Amino acid sequence: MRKAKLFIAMTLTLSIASSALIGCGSKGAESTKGEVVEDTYNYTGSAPITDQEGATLSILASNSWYSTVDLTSDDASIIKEVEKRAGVNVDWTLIDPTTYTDAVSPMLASGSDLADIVFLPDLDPNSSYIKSALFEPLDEHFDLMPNFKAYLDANPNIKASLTATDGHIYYVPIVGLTDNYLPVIMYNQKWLDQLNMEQPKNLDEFVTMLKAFRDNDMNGDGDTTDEIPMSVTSSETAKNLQMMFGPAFGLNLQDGFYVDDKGTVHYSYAESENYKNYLNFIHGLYEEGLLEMEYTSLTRDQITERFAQNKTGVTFDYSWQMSQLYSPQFPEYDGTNGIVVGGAPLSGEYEGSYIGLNAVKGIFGVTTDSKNQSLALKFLDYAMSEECQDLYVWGIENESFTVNADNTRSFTEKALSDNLWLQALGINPPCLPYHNSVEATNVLLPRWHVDVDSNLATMTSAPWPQIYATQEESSVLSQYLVDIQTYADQMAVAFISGNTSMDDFDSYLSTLKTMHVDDIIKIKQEQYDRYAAALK
Ligand SMILES: [Ca+2]
Repeated sequence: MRKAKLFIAMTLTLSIASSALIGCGSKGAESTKGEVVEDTYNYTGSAPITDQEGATLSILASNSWYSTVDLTSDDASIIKEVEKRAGVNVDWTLIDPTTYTDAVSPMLASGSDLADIVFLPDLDPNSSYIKSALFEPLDEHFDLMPNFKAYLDANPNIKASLTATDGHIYYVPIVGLTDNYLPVIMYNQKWLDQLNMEQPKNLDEFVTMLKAFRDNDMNGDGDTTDEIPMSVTSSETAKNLQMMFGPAFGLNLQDGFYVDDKGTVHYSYAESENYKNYLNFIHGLYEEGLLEMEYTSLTRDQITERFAQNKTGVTFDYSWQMSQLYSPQFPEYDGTNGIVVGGAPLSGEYEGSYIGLNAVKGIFGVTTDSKNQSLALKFLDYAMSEECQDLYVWGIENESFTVNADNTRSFTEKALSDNLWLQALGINPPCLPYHNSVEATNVLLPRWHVDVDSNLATMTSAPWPQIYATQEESSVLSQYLVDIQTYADQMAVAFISGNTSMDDFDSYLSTLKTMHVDDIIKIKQEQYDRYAAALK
């Protein structure tokens, strides 16, 4: 059954190809058996994308993250508007994002009856979907994708990340924020003001400040022993301690790997000098009582409670939380000035930075079996155009936003007060290739927070890039890397607490070697070299 279908699809593809070869220019070329709808409408990047009546496409993608919101409903005006402008009816199959991978992976594994456009369950890091030839190489159709082509030319990092090991580009991305609203250090500004201290800029100033928090009655309850100077967690899922201090030692403990000025790849947890210095420093904090014993199990709820009791002086968390969670714990907070306020990354021997995030958050492909392939390519291209991005970010004029006298925009009262309504309208729709906008995030936050964040966004460094792995590479990586990282994390806890002496650091390094860390670094170097080549 499946074979027969594939055979028909292949014949159809061939017949289209040959009619293109003989220069068949007749408009809306009729398809064999009326199944394939190919049109020759001249799409140049703006709507509509076709002049055919009743043009229809199928899309398999994720529904809203809000369980009560259904983006296939008529309330989703933003999505309806994209379809209307494009001149296309979309037959949506939208699946709950929490079960998306489980639902869609088997569909992709079977490879039959797929929609024209598919949102992938992951970023295809091991190129498995590319290998199975389920998706069309989009770069071969860039004549139908002028918006996407221009976007990639303007964003070489994203282009390099999307370039597969065979040199083709298969996917159109959902794009997230990279330098804004990252996890940052946050200070209890009341405590700093009481001590007449500025926010620290380097490790020495930072330690001096922590000791002052430890030794003074910062919360004024008459007890100098109930202050917890710093509340920073380090767990498997939140490597906050590592993100906070790694860059001051020239390390990227967040992604593990980083590349130096000469283009050489390093694994941070196997660096003989810098990583040892980092561990020594954190062990020192622990010994001084500046880092608590429970740092591996500390939760955001506990940290929030500490701020509510004015008991702690520093944390490290997503920027968002400074005005949305921590500052409002103080009864005197009125939104004008922050109380828990983000500060610059700490410098040490190396200049401090916050490590940015990779831009690609999700990917869409056009299936090779699609019977509406050129329509699908054009729709995906139009759906990522500036015109549509504007719809995704702001929605519909006079419903979700208004244009001010100075031409800036504001969300309406309705949009600001009723998030579920805004989500139902289809703001940042996960079923289309939207780009997160700094501007539209800023308008949701108080002025002081926006000012702090805009400043901190200038103090970032590039993350380890997203790079496709070949299947050979991923099999070596999966064989060794998880064990290596688990061992490194366990040993970090042991060195920091002093359970393992720093004298044993060299034996830690040689154990990493027996665990094939050099093979891993070699693969990462090859991957980085591919990425660097795709950047050119
Ligand atoms: Ca006290």
